[in-house]
Amino acid sequence: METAIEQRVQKIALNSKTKDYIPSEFIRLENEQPSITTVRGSILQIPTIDFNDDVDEEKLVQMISNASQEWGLFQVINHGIPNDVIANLQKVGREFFELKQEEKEVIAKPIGDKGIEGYGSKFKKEVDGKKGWVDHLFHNVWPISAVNYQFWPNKPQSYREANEEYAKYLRKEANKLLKYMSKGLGLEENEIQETCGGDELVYLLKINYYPPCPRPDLALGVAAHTDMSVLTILVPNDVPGLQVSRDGLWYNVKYIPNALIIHIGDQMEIMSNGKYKAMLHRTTVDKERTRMSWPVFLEPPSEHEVGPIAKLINDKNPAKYKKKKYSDFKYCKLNKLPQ
Ligand SMILES: O=C(O)CCC(=O)C(=O)O
Repeated sequence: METAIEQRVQKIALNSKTKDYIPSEFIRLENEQPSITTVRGSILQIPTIDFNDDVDEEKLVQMISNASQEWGLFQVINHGIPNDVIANLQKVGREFFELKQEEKEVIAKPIGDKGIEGYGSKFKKEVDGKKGWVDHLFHNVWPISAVNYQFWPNKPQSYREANEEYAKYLRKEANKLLKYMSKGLGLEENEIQETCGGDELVYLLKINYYPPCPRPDLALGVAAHTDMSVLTILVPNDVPGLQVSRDGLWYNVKYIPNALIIHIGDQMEIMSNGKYKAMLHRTTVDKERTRMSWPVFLEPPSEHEVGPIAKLINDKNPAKYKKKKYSDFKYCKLNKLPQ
């Protein structure tokens, strides 16, 4: 398989370790540099929602609906994914990135491949040609018909088992979230899921590997964006780095051990006709430690059309978004074209 010959950020990080220097393509313009644009001494109180069995469902629906409208981001604690399942997912992901470079390149995204799956370093075109201080691995984890094992690491050996186990539990949490969000809009509990692909909803896992960076004041991991997905469910390691934008300022998000971070994605904003909001976020990097994160993007199948749900629009509240195929939405977003 022919793969892109590009320098991985992990290697650049190793070479820059003893220097107080990073290549210019990683140095952000001043209006993006974390040292200039981050609000210090203030951590936003992003909603934390407790999925403990004792919590009444109506209350959960209300809390999730409020968080989705006001924040577009919240953390879930006491969810149903056992801590050891998450720890195993993280362990095998870390072990993959610690392999020798040539062993990782075996599953690199092939040159010219229109898909997104595989190991790589650059994904979105950034307008100013800047690069994120991050390498990544993308592969679908569900449904089985969407899984291409050619992009799953063979090493470590337990990679597949750990990921399949995580995906099994994750689906239950995702179904709950979609149900509560549907009810929070006054819809039937399965209406959101049906609108965005039903059982064919694709679960795309990404592993972000942000190596230590000698100039975390100047670089970003991933630049500001909203997710294209319906919903993103993310677990980070214990190195903080997620930031959200509120009133034009950037704030650090508190790390809560074992919590799931939930992002409302663009497709959810569209289906809800703007009631639920996709939140602008970005990541910073650390001088000494490697940050990692495991977002799973819940995405409609490529050919599936998504638009505002008919029941949510009327004369007083007309459709704010066009109905379009998810593949077309993605193309416009990745190429910075109007939707
Ligand atoms: O690493 C994180 O916490 C966020 C990652 C992210 O936003 C992305 O990969 O799109």
